[in-house]
Amino acid sequence: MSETIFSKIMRREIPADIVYEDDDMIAFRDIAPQAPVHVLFVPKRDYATLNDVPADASEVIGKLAVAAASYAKREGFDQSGYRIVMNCNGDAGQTVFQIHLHLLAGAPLGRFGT
Ligand code: DGP
Repeated sequence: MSETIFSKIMRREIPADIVYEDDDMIAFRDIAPQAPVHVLFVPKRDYATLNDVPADASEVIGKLAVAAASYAKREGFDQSGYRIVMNCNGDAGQTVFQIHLHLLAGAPLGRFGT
């Protein structure tokens, strides 16, 4: 696995507020939350960006989305609403090059774009 801040969190080498883990992924609270609830879902398979996920590994992305939806439901945001986002490379503002899905919830969210 490539060395990123998230792989260190996964190996418990640096602390994080971990809210979920299974064989495929880990989820923890974002250090700089952009909403009242901001959780990152990170697969244990190592891809730097969404561009690097091959077609035959698409279940990696699907599992992140389903886990995020399950978490949102457990926390009571399934009806009020939530957003999932995956940034890819510079224009999207990706800063950690180990793919991760953002889950944002807990308040009305602004529209996105430029
Ligand atoms: P992105 O822009 O999509 O690459 O988002 C990376 C996110 O990772 C960003 O919202 C801040 C978060 N982040 C960066 N370093 C740490 C860290 O050490 N701990 C935690 N919990 N989150 C971090």
